[in-house]
Amino acid sequence: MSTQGQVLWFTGLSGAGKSTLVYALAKELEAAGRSVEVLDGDAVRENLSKGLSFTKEDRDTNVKRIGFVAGLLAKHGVTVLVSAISPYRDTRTEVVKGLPNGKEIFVDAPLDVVASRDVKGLYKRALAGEIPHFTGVSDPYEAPENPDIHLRTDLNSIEDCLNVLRKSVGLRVRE
Ligand code: GGZ
Repeated sequence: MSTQGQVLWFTGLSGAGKSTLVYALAKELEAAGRSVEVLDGDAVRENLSKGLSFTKEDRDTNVKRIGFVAGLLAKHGVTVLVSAISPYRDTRTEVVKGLPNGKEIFVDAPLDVVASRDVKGLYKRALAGEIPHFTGVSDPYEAPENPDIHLRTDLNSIEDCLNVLRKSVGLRVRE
């Protein structure tokens, strides 16, 4: 029998900092000898969810698929870090609630801030009407009402956000 793992589910707008935090935390957990897996929306859509669009139905399907795999991994002691916009509150809450030690982490930054960061140039294209159903621009994002952890990446540094996460997974907090 293996020890139960946990699932940390990072939700938020594109460009809010989900993947940055997830990969940094994964690296530290691995260094500490923990078994870790990252399920990143971008990568999942290249594989497990290839062909899915950004309609509500397809996004919910994507979120449920990620939840299914995360649950299997966590059952075998893995700490699973999910990074997915997962914009619809009901589906997200339901999926996270059903996961072993599932925690919802809201990576929050206002739309004007993420749009001005625009690392991949997606907001510019979305605002020009070139990307339909773009979250925050032409598609909804339903923020968590009661997340386990609420991080403001516009107000706090990545290092400060990481300290909150380190604490929640039992890693030593850094000065
Ligand atoms: C939102 C989109 C869209 C649309 C492409 N809306 O920041 P990124 O670029 O690297 O990550 C985003 C990713 C969204 O995939 P998710 O699986 O996280 O979405 S969901 O949970 O809603 O299913 C973004 C890019 O794909 N992208 N088109 N229309 N983000």
